[in-house]
Formats: sequence, C-alpha cells, structure tokens
Amino acid sequence: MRFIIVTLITTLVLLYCTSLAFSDDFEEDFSNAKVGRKPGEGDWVVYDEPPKDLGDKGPSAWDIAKGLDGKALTQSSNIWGDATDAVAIGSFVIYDKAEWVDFSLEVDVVANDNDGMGIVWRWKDRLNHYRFITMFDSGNSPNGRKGPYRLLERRLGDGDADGNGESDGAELPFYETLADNKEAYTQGVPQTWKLEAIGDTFKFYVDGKLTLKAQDSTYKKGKIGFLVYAQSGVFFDNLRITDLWAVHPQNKLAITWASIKSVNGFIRFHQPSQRQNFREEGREMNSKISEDR
Ligand SMILES: [Ca+2]
Ligand SMILES: [Ca+2]
Ligand SMILES: [Ca+2]
Repeated sequence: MRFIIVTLITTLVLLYCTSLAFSDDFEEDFSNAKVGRKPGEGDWVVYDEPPKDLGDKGPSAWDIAKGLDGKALTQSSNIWGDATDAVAIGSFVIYDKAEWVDFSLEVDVVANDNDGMGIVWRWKDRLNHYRFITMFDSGNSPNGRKGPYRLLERRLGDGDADGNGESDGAELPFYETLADNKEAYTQGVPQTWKLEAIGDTFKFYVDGKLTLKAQDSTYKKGKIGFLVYAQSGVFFDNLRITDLWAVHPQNKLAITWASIKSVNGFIRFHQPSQRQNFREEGREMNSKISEDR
C-alpha cells in the first residue's frame, strides 16, 4: 500500500514538473528553427484554414529564410479566406513546444505585401484562440472590415467545424472583436510588436507605444504563433517571451501550493534540471532547413 501511495505521489510530482517545464522564458532568432506541416515535424507547425473557408487555397508557404535579422520566419504564399470575403483568415504557424499563461511577447516584423498579418496566443486550436491582426490594404476585406486596422480578437468557430454542411459553430465573421483602431503598418518598414497577456487583460504595443487594450477571460493558457491573410511577403524575427505567470499576485496561491508539495525536496531537485533538459532538447531538436491580391 505504501509503495502504491509513493508511486502515485511520484507520478503526480513528475506530471507537475513536466507541465511546469512547458512555461518558461523563450527566445527564438530563427537561425536554427524548423517549420513542419504536422505536429511532431518541427518546432513550428503550420495550420491552414480548411479549403471550404479559403478563397485562395494556397497552401501556405511558411519557411525559414534570410530576412529581417539574418534568418527569419517568413510566409510567401498569398493564401486567403474566407471565400465570401467577409473576414480575414488564411494560415497560422504555431510554436509547438510550449504553452504560456501570463507572458510578455516581443517580436520584430516587416511586410513587403500590404495585407493581413499578426500573432495568436493562448492557442488551443484553429477554432479556439486570441489573435492580433493588422491590415494596410484599404480594399480588404471587400465584404467586411477594410484596412487600415489593428484588432484584438477572439475566435468563435468557423460555422461548420466538422465539414458536414450543417452549422455547428459561430457564423461569419468567426471572430469577436475585443479592441480595434484604424492604424496599421508601412510596407517595408520594420515594427516591433509587444503583447502583454496577464489574466484577462491584453495590451498591445507597436514600437513601444500602447495601441490596443482588451479584456476577455475565455482562454487561460495555450501556445503562441503567427498568422497571415493574403500576406505574401512577411518576416518575423527576434521573438522574446518573458513568462509572467509566477510574478503576479493572483498566482501566489498556486506557487505556495507548489512549494508545499515540494517539501520532500523532489521538486526542488528535479525542476531546474527538467527545465535545463527542455532547453537542451529544444536546441538539439532544431535542425537547419533552406529558404496581389
Ligand atoms: Ca534571425
Ligand atoms: Ca497579398
Ligand atoms: Ca493587397
């Protein structure tokens, strides 16, 4: 009986350590990153919207190529949706190796095309996440909101997630707008974006200036990534994520609980090495790959 209890506790502690290891500070300069089309094929995984929701069906062309600051994450296909031209959607690339709760994310970005691009966070899947999207083109989307704009939004669904022809989710425009303005970007001019996600509050900065603020409590944690809509020439680089989950008062109870659970020293011994292993694994798993609407 004692063995069973010890085994159970050890298992729980290991599970706890593993989950902790997937939230941490993170830096990516894309010098050694790999993009895959399926989970397990790369650090970054591509998710195109399904053909029924696309006007230009692509596929997307996410890649690592020389761009902003040495090698960068880029997308060069003009993939866009939705087919009715009512909302700007297209393709995502998601960092597949970690999840974050509260964090600050900074990234440098430059676009040679004039269409939609942005970031996603607290990503559970294609139909459950938040996004920032910005559009310069004043002609897009023809039957929906036209640029220039910056938006913070929450995904609601896509009308027919299982593709059986019957509506089983949110109708167009598929996203709820949480905050918006009429600013965008200039083609060929790099910007630095910063997103702070703390609890239910999101603040978005462009070149150090607060531009959008929104609140929503639907999604608590998830992956991060980038998105495009008809944006055939974008580069993302110098991604920096600071994990803020542990430093905010609302999380102190959880931290206290964690330290109570670590009384036998097991967590204290294993947690740093698990994190170290995670970082080293990440480096080893990286391998080099090549390069208007
Ligand atoms: Ca780089
Ligand atoms: Ca375009
Ligand atoms: Ca355009």
